[in-house]
Amino acid sequence: MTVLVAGSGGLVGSAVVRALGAAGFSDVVGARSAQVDLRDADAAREFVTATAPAVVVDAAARVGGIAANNARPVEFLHDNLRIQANLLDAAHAADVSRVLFLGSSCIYPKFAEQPIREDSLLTGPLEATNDAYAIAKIAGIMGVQSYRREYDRRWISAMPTNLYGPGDNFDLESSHVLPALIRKFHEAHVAGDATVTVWGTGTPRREFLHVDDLAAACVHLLEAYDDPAPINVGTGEDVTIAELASLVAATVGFSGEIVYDTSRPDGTPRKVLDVSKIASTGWKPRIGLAEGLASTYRWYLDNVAGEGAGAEQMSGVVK
Ligand code: GFB
Repeated sequence: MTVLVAGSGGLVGSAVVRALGAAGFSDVVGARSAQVDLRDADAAREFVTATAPAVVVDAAARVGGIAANNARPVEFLHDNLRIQANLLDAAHAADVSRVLFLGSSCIYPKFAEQPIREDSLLTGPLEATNDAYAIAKIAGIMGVQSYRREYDRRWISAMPTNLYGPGDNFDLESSHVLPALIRKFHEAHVAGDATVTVWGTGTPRREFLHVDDLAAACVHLLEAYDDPAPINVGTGEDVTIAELASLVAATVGFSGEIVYDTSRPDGTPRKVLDVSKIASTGWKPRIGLAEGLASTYRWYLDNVAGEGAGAEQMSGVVK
């Protein structure tokens, strides 16, 4: 059975490829943006038809942290709408029986009741710093639900929380908070700097799931889930950005001062998922934040530090 992983070059896609291999899937085909630009409908259809997969995991997206989302809403809206629509249409044309679409916890209302349940979707206004990306991902959920309704496709959607791990983007402007802090604290430690600047007030709360846990959840959901509603994937636990910064400082060995740049946005005040639904299917995360942070820092040292520290990574590049 061929499994196609769209976005196999990225943080999520590369983890999903690893997890599928570990689960015994021997015929896994990757689709990196360098191989096929899924924003091109013809290219997407040709690639999926030629691959003829039984299963597609959509981990391809224009992604980035709060600064990239806030600065480039057109790309985050239109690139992701094109990628998703083209991939779903191509999967239907190739008669793909199982599709797993990956969204994000930012699809939920800015002030959704916490922990956020799946049924809070579209019950309130979105967080402005990433509303374009959120609308695109909500459209992807609707795409899966529309193919289920009109063509009886057994396709599903999962909504991961903030992710981190090996293969992350460490570019300081376009990355998410955890890899950005790893790089900032590491470089300050190496340079002997007295301070590290953290964006915002440090008070927002975020939930962090290691990408290998997400990938294991994807394999599990392909076998255990077949419902039109999106399903949350997270740890159900959150920390403040200040607590995260202290944990990164301790992990790196930085003992200087942490200062806060409140000219930078905080974004949504809290974003922790209700994970009772996926727990009821028998899945739970295994990698705690301290353990995951330590292994991600080791990966950063082995693969990124000293090589321009991710400078060669294009900001928010489609994987
Ligand atoms: O991870 P992050 O960029 O995105 O920011 P969101 C999380 C919080 O960390 C914000 C703070 O309050 C940031 O102000 N922060 C502190 C930093 N220092 C830094 C830093 O150096 N870099 C970054 N990036 N943040 C994203 C959405 O929202 O969540 C994406 O924009 C996606 O579209 C992702 O949905 C899951 O968690 O605020």
